[in-house]
Amino acid sequence: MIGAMPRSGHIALAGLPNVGKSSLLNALVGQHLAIVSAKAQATRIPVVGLRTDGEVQFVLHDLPGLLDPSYLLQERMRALALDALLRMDLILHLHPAPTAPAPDFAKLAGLERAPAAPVLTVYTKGDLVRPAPRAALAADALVVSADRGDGLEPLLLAIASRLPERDFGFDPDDVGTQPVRFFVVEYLREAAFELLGDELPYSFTAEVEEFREAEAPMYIRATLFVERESQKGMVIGRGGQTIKAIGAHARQRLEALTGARIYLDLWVKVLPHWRKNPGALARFGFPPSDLETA
Ligand SMILES: Nc1nc2c(ncn2[C@@H]2O[C@H](COP(=O)(O)OP(=O)(O)O)[C@@H](O)[C@H]2O)c(=O)[nH]1
Ligand SMILES: [Mg+2]
Repeated sequence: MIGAMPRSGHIALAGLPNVGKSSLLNALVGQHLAIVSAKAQATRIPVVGLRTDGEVQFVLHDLPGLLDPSYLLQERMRALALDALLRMDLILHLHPAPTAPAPDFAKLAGLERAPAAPVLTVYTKGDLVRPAPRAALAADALVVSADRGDGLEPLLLAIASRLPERDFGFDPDDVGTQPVRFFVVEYLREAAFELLGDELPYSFTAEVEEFREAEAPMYIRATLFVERESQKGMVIGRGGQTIKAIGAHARQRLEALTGARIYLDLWVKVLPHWRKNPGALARFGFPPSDLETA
């Protein structure tokens, strides 16, 4: 369209843990940017994905699940999500279609008042509902399936019509805004969620110690942190097979993202109670926030 004004804006993918926020981000961006897990609360720091269609640029923020925090890391994850909500042009409230209708967003998120940005309800996991339970949904409800790629076009149109006329903030060819280092940690954590049982992934994080981008393959040295000595052995595994599998998973994802060959050098350390330690949390990207107890 000649002379069309560009539109762009910030869009939150928000909702309870495990509703499919990260899967939808990836489906909309067309890249496995955000980590996905059957276990709740895999996303700790918002992941920003970009999609540019002609004159419209979507800046999509995959937020940590809005839950009632039970320790300091969770408080800070919630603060990051609430802080992001304040800066959005539009909030997508994601709710699984099988348990439609969605409750009120502000109430569900434990907010004292409705956010300033408009809230649009989006029903996820549409592939799990047969036509009959769809009766619980309004005829014009937005229903998507990230797994099948269903409903994405109507969703993008609904979003685009609500975005302000504004110049693009990012290169139309980019899919993300965060540095490769960020995704190193994310993909290592994704591997932990996949390979380390039910509880250990929550005690697990990682940090990049050295990053030599100019080398071929790219050299990345990272430390994997757990909270107890006994967990260290579980991360390494018999004959080192578990840590090898963690590295292989992360390397494959990083190579897909960067298009470069990667060498990952992994070490394991114990950092007792890091999830409750303000200094450790700040170092891992969870700074103190005014919104912490909000
Ligand atoms: N059947 C189905 N499962 C999905 C879909 N989207 C996500 N899931 C699953 O729901 C779980 C949580 O997904 P995730 O994207 O990590 O949710 P988040 O915690 O809200 O970010 C994972 O096991 C996903 O595979 C979908 O469209 N259909
Ligand atoms: Mg997620």
